[in-house]
Amino acid sequence: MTSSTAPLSWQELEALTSFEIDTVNGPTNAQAQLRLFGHDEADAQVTLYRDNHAWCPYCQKVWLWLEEKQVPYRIRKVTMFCYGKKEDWYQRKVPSGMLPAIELGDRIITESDDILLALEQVFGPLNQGMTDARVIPLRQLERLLFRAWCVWLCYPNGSSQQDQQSRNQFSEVVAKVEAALGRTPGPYFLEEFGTADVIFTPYVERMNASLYYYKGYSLREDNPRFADWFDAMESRPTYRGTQSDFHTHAHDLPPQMGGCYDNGTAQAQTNRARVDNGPWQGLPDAMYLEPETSRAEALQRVIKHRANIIRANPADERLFDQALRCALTQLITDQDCLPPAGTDTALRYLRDRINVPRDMSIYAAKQLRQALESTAALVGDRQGKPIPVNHRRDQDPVNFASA
Ligand SMILES: N[C@@H](CCC(=O)N[C@@H](CS)C(=O)NCC(=O)O)C(=O)O
Repeated sequence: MTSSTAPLSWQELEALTSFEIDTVNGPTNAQAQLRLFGHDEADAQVTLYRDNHAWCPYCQKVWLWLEEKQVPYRIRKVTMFCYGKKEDWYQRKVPSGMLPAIELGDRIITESDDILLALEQVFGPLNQGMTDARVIPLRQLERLLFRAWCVWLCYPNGSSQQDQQSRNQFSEVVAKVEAALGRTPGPYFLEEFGTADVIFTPYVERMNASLYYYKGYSLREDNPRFADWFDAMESRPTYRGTQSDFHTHAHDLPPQMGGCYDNGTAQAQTNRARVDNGPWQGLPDAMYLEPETSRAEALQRVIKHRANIIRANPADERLFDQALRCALTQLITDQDCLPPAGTDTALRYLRDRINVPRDMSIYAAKQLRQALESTAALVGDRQGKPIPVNHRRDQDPVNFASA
């Protein structure tokens, strides 16, 4: 029998992490409500309205642009229809409720392309502008890739021939993107990083995740130019701060896209099992070196939000408090810690609801999912309440609002 340690108290756990970031002037992060890049607060003339969970791809596009340009800005987070009720104050500003939007002086601007055009007018282009003759065809190519992805992912492809046909159509566009990436010597779309890379980022990240999970296809591993592009993107702290993981996207996309369809291949089954149940280390959603702070970060984030995490969990609060401390003890000491009998479902419920980058960065989330899973496995193999596919009201921000 392996030895098991006793769960540490919250105070003891707190003493084991000193993880802290400067959300305002430090590296790109999902928690900030103000970004200054060393400027004064009075210089923040832009407000970005983006969704609470950082799921909206068009928001990521504007977010990444602002981070790259280091424009001082404020962030206000808004609920998406698929996980809760849109805020009245936002609907008074933007009656459609659509995201993203920015406030620039006294103007409210929606539509991510129009937002970037407006930002360029005030702050200048991000190396190449939206209307640059080299950028326009790349923007069109991005939309072509997006449509081919939707056809493959979001329609039930009844037969394996239909699936193959959609896969071929997608692969044809991928070949065009590979050729475009190959036209310049560096890893980016043009000679230097710029607008075109920002425009491709949100959906290419979602394609990489969703096709791996639902179709058994690895965009990043199967295409050398894409592989180089992903590696180059991951060398940028701006991208790392906005980057999500396979698990988050596999489960945030279905309600946003109106359904994602599994092609039933053996590879898709294998990939699904891996993304859902681990091990999460080594998945091609992040390939840069793991930061040494990943466990400390995960621990700090859970400690900070523990009251809401425990309240939102369907399990008995007292039992789950202890089970959660067991998982965190394992996370930070590497020693097994036996949770109360029957808490396997509660631990896996939380494992399935860690969101990247909303809650923590990608490697911190991998470490936390792993600690929750291995602690749950000490007492059982039951899964948590399934993640809904038509909506994500299990993530309604009202249940997580600070008291
Ligand atoms: N063409 C728009 C598309 C924006 C869009 O589709 N936004 C979605 C989220 S990704 C939205 O706000 N939907 C309303 C909601 O989900 O609450 C743009 O480029 O900004």
